[in-house]
Amino acid sequence: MIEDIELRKILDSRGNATVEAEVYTDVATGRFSCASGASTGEHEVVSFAGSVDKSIEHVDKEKLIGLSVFDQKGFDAKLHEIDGTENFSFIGGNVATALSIACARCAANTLSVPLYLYLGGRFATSLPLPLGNVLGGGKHAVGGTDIQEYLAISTAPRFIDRAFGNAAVHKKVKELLQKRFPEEAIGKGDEGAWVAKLSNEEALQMVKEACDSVSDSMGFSIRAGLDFAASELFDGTHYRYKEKKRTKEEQISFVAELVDKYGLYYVEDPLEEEDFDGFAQLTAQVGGKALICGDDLFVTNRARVVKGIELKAANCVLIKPNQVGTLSDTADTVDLARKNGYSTVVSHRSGETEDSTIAHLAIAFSSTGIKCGAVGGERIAKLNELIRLEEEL
Ligand code: 2PG
Ligand code: MG
Repeated sequence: MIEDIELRKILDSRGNATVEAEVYTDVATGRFSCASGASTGEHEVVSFAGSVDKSIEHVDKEKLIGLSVFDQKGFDAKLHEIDGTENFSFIGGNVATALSIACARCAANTLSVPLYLYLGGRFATSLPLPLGNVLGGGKHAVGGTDIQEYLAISTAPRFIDRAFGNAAVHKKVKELLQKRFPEEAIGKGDEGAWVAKLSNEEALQMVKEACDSVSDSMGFSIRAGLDFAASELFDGTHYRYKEKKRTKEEQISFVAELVDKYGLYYVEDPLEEEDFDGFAQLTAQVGGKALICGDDLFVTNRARVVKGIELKAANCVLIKPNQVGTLSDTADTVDLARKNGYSTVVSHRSGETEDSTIAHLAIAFSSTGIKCGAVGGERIAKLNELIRLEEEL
């Protein structure tokens, strides 16, 4: 039985306020702190009701105390009831997510089992491929590329080698940038990816070169991927890049060309968040050789994934619990995706905390991937947890 609940305001990696929840039974505690996005999807639930403080004030803790910590669905239904809105705009989706995942953590701790095992069961044993952001721009950096994220995806048999492979690509990109801009300062974006004045395709060439070079020296394949975060580029009629603007059709052929030319493993949000049809056209063209993943398109929302499946819009769903606000809603979306042959990738947010719980979710959900950065304290928290869990598994 839940004996107490604690909510507090803490810092995220951008220095913004976010929320941490603690759920207590008489024998254990569970904690989770919730990250925030910068390039948020239009259809995500609201993160906070105005401010973190106000959102915390709105939670009627008494309604949660006394519930069974093992009844995750009941707990999550109660969060919806306390909130009373369609989009968590009263208590805030981040507060709901923090509470929901803290409840699961507390349940696992009460039973003295790891969270991945409590949620995923005995047969959830495979480690995800890490998608590591090594170069970027968009809403995560000033003065970088238009495309938000250039990702390295190491596919070594062991997770630990994958994590070090991605970190080595991050290092290699730095070396290539220093060679290319010997006199210039080079910065980092919100997720620790390098930021430099490169055109979108020059950046991809550089990341591909870094992936190939590290792949040769480490002896396993490292592929490249992109998160276009295309809603941020779309002005209502065109996709605006510094070099030119592209129509929907031009955008589709641009992305398809990049998939072919650079052997991309993964493409996220290549079209704006309402364009299920454009997604479907691209998936029909290149979905056989690359993961076409919906982030802002699906916002981890079951109804939007149902629509995506009907329209054959993608073959992969990005999973961010705070886009929907509860673990039960997240798990429903994962379940639907899996039953329909879609891959899932569990993801961090650009404004993260040191919490490593999403590492457990990636294993519990048998996800193909985890997108959690390549380096940086709040990013390696997840990678290092997966290194520990690999040892355990
Ligand atoms: C994304 C994420 C994480 P944000 O677009 O996939 O990389 O960014 O958290 O800013 O939405
Ligand atoms: Mg994204």
